Order: sequence, then C-alpha cells, then structure tokens
Amino acid sequence: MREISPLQKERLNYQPKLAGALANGINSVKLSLGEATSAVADMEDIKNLFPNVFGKPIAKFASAGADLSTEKKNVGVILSGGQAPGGHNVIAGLYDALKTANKENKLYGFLGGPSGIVDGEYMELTDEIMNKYRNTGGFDIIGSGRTKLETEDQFKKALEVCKSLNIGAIVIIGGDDSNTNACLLAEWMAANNTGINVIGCPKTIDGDLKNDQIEISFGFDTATKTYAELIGNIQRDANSAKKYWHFIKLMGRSASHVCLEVALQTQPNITLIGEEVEAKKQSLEEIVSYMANVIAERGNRGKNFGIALIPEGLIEFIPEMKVMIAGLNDLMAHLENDATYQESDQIEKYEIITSKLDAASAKLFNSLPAAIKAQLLMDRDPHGNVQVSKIETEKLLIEMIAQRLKEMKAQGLYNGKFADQAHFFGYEGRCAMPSNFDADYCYSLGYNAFALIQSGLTGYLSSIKNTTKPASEWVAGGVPLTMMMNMERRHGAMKPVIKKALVELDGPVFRALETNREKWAQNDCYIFPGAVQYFGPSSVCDVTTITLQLEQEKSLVNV
Ligand code: FBP
Repeated sequence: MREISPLQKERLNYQPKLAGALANGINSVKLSLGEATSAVADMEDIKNLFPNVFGKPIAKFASAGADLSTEKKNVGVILSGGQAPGGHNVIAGLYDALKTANKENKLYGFLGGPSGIVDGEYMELTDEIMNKYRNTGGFDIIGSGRTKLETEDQFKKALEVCKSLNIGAIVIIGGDDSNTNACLLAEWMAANNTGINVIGCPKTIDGDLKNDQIEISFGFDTATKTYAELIGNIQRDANSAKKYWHFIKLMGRSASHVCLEVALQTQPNITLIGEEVEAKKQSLEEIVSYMANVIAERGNRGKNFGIALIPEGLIEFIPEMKVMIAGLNDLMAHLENDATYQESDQIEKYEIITSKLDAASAKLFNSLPAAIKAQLLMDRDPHGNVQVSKIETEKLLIEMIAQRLKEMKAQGLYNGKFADQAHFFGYEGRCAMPSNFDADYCYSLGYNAFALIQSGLTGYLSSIKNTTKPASEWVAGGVPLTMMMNMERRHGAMKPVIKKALVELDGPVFRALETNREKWAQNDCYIFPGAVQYFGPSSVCDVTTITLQLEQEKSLVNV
C-alpha cells in the first residue's frame, strides 16, 4: 500500500511563492510605520481595555535592507477554531523564516488549540515533521480547539509555559474570536512587562475576517472552490435526472460570503443571502413564499428540479429569529449553572425557556419543529454563539415549502412535482488541499508573522495585500488588532471583539448576484467549475475568488 497519494507527493515539493517584500528572505526586510490608528467603533472603551496595544501604527515591509533584529527567538504557534485550508503553510512560512533568521531558533506548536498553551501541551517542530505537512490541508500537525483565552489564571499559566521554553513570541492563527483572544493576550503580556509578543494570522473559511487592511482570510479560496465543484456536480445531476430540488446549506456561521461566492461560481436557481433577508426584514414565511414561487413557476413549465443555496447563518438574520436567538443566548448563559434547568427533561426545558422569553419569541419558539427547537438549545460555542452548523435550516425550509406547494396545488397555482434532497457542505471543504492561492498566501502570512515579531511588534495581525496581483506584487505588513475592534454583546455582557465583515448589499459582489438572480431562477444557467487544479495553466490554477476580484478590481469579472 502507498503511504500518500501521487498528488500529495507532488504537492509536498511545491515551493509556495512569497509576497514581494519577503521574497529576498527574512534578513533583507525593511520596516516602515504609518500613522497611529483607532478602532472601528467604541474607541474610548477599546482604548481603556487595551491601553498597551491600542492605537499603534500600521506596519509595512519593503525588501531593501537588513532592518530586523537577528536576536535568537523561540516562538510558540497555536491553531485556533475551525479548520481552514492552508493552516499548515502558515506554520511552514513561520518555521522557514525563523530558521533562516537563526538556526538556533525553535518553533513550538501548542497542541489542540489555545488550551495547549495553558496546559503546557506542546511539541517542537522540526524539519522532519514540517516537511510532511507542506501544502497539505487540515490542522492535524498540532490540532486545533475553541478554548477562549481570557482569564488572568489562563494568562499566568501561559506565561509560565512560555518562560519554561524561553518563548519570546506567540502566533495565534484564527478567526475574529481567536484574534480577539490574541489581542487580550498581547495586552496582558505587555501590561505585565513579560517581553512576550503576540501576533495573529487571519484564518476562516467564512471569509468574514476582512476589512480595508485584510483583503481575505485564508481558506476561503479553497473552501469555496471545493463547494463550487460539488455543487456543479449536483447541478449536472439535477439537469440530467430532472427530478429533484437540491437544498444545499453552506457553512458560514454569520456572514453569507461563502454562499455568495459559490453562487457566483455556479449560478444556481435560488441563492439566499442572510444580510439581504435582514435588510429587507423578511420573515420566515416570506422566504418560504419566495422559494415556493420559484419552484412553482419552474414546475408549471415542467422543470421539477433545481438548486437552492442557503447560508448556514440564515436563521440568525431573519429578524424575528434573531430576536429570539439573542434572547436564547442570554438565557442559556444564565441557565448554564441553573441546577433545576439542567436536571429538567426536554419538555420541562421548553417550558422554562418559553416562560422566560418575550411573548413573540416564545410563540415563535413553540411554533418550530421539535428537532429545530432541540438544535437551538444545544450548548453554545465557547464565545457564546449558537452553533448554527447544527441547525438544520435546509430541512426546516423543505418542510415549510412542501406545505406551501400543497396549498398552492389546492388553489390551482401549481401543477408540478416536488421531490427534495437536503445537503450540508462545510466539513467537506475545510481541510481540502490548499489551492495555489491559499498555499502562497498562507506561506506569506506565516513568514510575515515572523518579520512582525523581529520588528518587536505586538498585538498585530499579519497582513498581505494586493492579492489579486501576482505574489511578487503582494504587499506585506501588519495591522494593529485594536483597529478592527468594537464592543458587542456576548454571553449576556458587552465585550471587545473584532468586528465581523458581513456581505455589503451595495457592494459589487452582491450586485453581481442581484442582477442575475431572476435569469438564473428560471433558466438553467448552471456552471460546472470542476475540481481545484494545482498544475497547469495559470488562468486555471492561480486565479482567486470572484469575490476578491470584484472587491479589489471593482469590475464584473467572469459574471
Ligand atoms: P472559524 O470561524 O473558527 O474559522 O470556524 C468557522 C466554521 O467553519 C463555521 O463555518 C461553522 O459554523 C463552524 O466553524 C463549525 O464549527 P465546528 O468545527 O466547531 O463544528
């Protein structure tokens, strides 16, 4: 039996491209600092909470000098939150930069996510280990986790572990919540004069950790291409058999970027966008009507098949659901330690919940199918969020649409047949082998993180810009984490958090969907993107997402 696939073998030898300023190596990098920065909102609160790391300038690197410290430095790295393609390459970039700077430097990987640094679970990364993971998907080199780092006790334990390994800097690879943790840790380390710097790297397939300084979070490129391949295949199946409506829920806990990007890549009949639902204040009933009407119109023309894309976070954007879920989140935070609630059976739990919710939310909660009620009451994630990946919105919609179509049939408005298939795509894409874009981008992010460390910076997010251009033109630098922060309600209290980027309804990406939506609903304009390609023409292998191209180039490419 072979140990690895032929493609994996070839990919291990792929040399990722570095951003222009870093391409001559870590020892020929020059730092420049811009103006002082602020926060996206709630500036005074953020400044008070982060007095030591707030307001730092934006950092930018050029390849013209030997500006960085060459002092020996051990670094600890943490993978945090959900997997995203390219995580191993961030670590590879960090490792290569650190070893190029000084062979004596050591890179320690904390195991199982942020809990590794608190519990002292770690491994030293070596050439032998690193070389097995270059350009591979997954986070299995050191594992990941969702432990929230926020207490004094955790920080003290982390400091002890770092001291014992002579670690001078920590790199946290994570999404908005994990980088909020990175900022809390950076502040504590600075406030206590520990000399330990903390740098973040922007990860999440959801694509919602982006702003003027961070063009894209890594993993979004590969994950959306993987889902687009699967959806293209399903579209071809639907178009061949002509007998099923496929309802496909796509990951993206809050924002609908994944759904929108995949829609632009595949051109399905129906695409729901959570942010639009919220802006138009659409109720669940209205969403069901819209979908049932598209299905009925097609069915009346003999087209009893189609594809509907549903963003995972939809449920939290429906105004009445949003109010109910916010109420549930607060209640769950309080009921976590309530013995009566914890010892109650499911029916009693529903009674306790509905007695404490406001009347409208209680009525809505009671109207939902039992499975959805139970899913809504599942444990929150460590950041207090409802776990939307566990809520079967696609099945809820199918049930309600089937009922609506029955009524329409009785009224003589529909004469087709409705047979459904439900899918949920999320885990299928999170550990895919990184595309060339993610392989290069991640390697640069990790390499750049070490340049930030050697510049003596802390509380920064590694940033690589100009990413729609060839890697030689990419711009490397760093953004203060506090610059992206505001105050939001979490676990029943106001907390500093990195602001999530939602789909902009007046932006070019959403407009590309909006202008095509009616045409795609009734005609079959399906695109079949095929699998991610790693070797071959650059126009096939290196091209990034439509979202990034539309946002950066501001032109309607490919659509
Ligand atoms: P991150 O924000 O940590 O990158 O995770 C995103 C995500 O993949 C969401 O799309 C999804 O809702 C969630 O993780 C699922 O979490 P889990 O892996 O804990 O099931």
